[in-house]
Amino acid sequence: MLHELRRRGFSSHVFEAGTDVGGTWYWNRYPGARCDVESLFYSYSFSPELTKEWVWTERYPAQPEILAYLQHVADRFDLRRDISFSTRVDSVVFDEASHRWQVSTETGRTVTARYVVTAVGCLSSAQTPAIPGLDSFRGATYHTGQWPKEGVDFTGKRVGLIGTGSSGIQATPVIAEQADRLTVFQRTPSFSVPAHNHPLSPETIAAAMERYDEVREQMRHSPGGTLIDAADKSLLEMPDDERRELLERAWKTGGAGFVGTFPDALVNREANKVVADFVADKIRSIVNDPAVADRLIPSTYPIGAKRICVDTDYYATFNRDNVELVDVGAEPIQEIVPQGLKVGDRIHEVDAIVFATGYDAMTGSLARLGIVGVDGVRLTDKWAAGPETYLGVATSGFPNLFMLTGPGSPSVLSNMVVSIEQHVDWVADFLDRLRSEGAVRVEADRVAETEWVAHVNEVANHTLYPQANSWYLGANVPGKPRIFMPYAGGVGAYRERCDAEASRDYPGFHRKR
Ligand code: NA7
Repeated sequence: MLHELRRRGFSSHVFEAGTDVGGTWYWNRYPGARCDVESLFYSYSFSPELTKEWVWTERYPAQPEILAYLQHVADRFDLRRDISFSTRVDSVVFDEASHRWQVSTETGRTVTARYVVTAVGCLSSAQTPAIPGLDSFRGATYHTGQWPKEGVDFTGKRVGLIGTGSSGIQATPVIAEQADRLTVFQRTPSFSVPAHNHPLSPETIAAAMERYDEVREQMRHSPGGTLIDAADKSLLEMPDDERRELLERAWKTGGAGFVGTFPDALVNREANKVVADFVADKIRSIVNDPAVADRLIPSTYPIGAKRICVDTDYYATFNRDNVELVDVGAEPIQEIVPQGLKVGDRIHEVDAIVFATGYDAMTGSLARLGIVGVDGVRLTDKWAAGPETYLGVATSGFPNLFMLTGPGSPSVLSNMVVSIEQHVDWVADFLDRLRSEGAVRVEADRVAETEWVAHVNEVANHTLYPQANSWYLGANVPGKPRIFMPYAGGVGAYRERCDAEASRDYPGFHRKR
């Protein structure tokens, strides 16, 4: 966004809480942290030179490699000179007289700006559950999303890991290798698919580069911002052997596109069960102890309704002698005591606790900005019953404010880089337009917003997503309203909708000169 604004001659400044660029990939340094979108396409497409010159080493990039890439981008485009690091924004207040925002930071600085663009990420407000006794624990505690920069050595340690979402599933095999003992506390099992990660050969990269622009363009118009070799008919219409072959092939390919291979699996419960049963069989075939395998198999929600996890050796890790799975679904962690975690009558003694317990997703970091709009209304009050946006980029009552990958946009249901680039281009085009017509104020129309929110809900209700207690719905945060936050209509359809808004001269916005 900064690069694009500069390119168009806007004066702009970025505030960043971290000491460097990277966002998610700055904070998530836990062992095993890796992206589940392929590196060649989890990268920017705005600079052909950057695409050509940066060489990815693995199919799925590990956190240090993505962070190095983002640092390279910051250097290459000389971005750091307009970024204030170690600077957390704590209040963003609209001044109606001047139609400008006052942005204040925890470091005591206040700046005024015509426009504010938020780029706070969707999974950046780490959630540590309020388990009684946490303060009494005498060992070290960590959250995967706030991992110490200097890393953690678990050699010789007994580690307790809470949470079995993507982060817990990635960290488990790596911590198990290093630690003396690992106890995994699982409340709800996740479905996980093998990553089949591997180094990228120069031939693979060269072949990808030959069709790069064409493939990227297809991704921009795809459902999820990635290309998936989807079946052309329903699983339910296939003869048994064809169905089996397709499922095996998808499992061998691995990765987050697994469920998307079967187009009806996310809308039809029967088709979904075929896929879920297949994965359950795979789990049973990997895990030696049938009782442990059973505990690892999800049974309370459809596969894909929670974000699918992608792993390297996750299920096989439970065959190790130094790893134990503790089910805290039926019987929660009662309390944390100085020497460990108490579940039922048993105290699990540990030297360190890893919280892989997720985030106050999509709205958490926006809420923490302290945004106050027209008539002194706080964004958190406006959104008390759930986020309301127009196209996921703006919200009525908060003029001159744009959100990148905000709630109501595809964001977390897509390849984030594709969605980020689309929002950056769209917002920059709009700002250009506003500048050229001398506008001082722009605000989403309340009716257009209400209609968009209804559409986001309607689309979600046609899918199986609402059938899982996931962070997509805010279900992981006590007291958070249960609203499906991302737009499930696909990045292609969403892009068309945004493009139509622009080509019709932004009918969903009010402008003032
Ligand atoms: P997730 O996917 O939100 O997973 C958090 C996990 O932590 C999940 O298994 C939770 O169980 C568990 N959890 C949360 N609170 C507790 C308590 N109090 N006790 C036991 N277990 C708990 O976060 P991740 O960081 O793994 O992944 C986030 C996204 O990042 C991921 O989807 C990718 O898009 C990248 P629950 O399921 O709520 O029962």
